[in-house]
Amino acid sequence: MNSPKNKRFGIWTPRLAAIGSALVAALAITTLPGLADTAYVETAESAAICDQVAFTQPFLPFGDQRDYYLAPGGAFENGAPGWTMTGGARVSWFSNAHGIHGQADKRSLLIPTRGSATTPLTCINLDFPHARMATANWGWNPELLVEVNYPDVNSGWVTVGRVTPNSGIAPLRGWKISDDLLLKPELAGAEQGKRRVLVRFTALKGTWWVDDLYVDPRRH
Ligand SMILES: [Ca+2]
Repeated sequence: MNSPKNKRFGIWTPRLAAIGSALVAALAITTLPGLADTAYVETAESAAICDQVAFTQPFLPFGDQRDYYLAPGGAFENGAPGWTMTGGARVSWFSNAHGIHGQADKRSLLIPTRGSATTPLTCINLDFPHARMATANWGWNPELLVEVNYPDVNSGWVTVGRVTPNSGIAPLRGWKISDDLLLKPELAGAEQGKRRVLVRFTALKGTWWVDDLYVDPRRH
């Protein structure tokens, strides 16, 4: 916990928390468009990911040998701590059929049409380029928008992918494993080192379930 890398984050965290608090305070007295996009939640779990990450190979059964870490609250088995929900998005009793995180898991994230769900802050770097997850959908022509936001550089929301019934692999009882979702860490600059990111899912059409959101910690 005393490596130079961690000390660096230790310096960052209070300063950025102060900025976040200032933005929340600003939102309380004004409705300026754009500012709402920079509000975020950081939980103890999401902060810890910046310092220490447990790697697994959750997609090994699907021929993906890369190492990943579970995004904060990304299996939804203990609710969705730190996630920001709009439009009726919530945790549901419908875990993914593949049991990527655990065969006994029972829950996932439900996003109704026009609803959205945003992760708490999590950490990636230039070698953490993508994420994968399980999805299911229902309704006419369903489409799930995936965006990222790097609040430390005020990137705003940037579209990085759209999930449809035609994308992904390994269909099983309505669930599929997504293709790689490129998180574009370069949006936060070309320098090496960790950067903090939010990922937002919005159900543009249809109802979507998202489960077992994993981030790849290395480029292979
Ligand atoms: Ca689950």
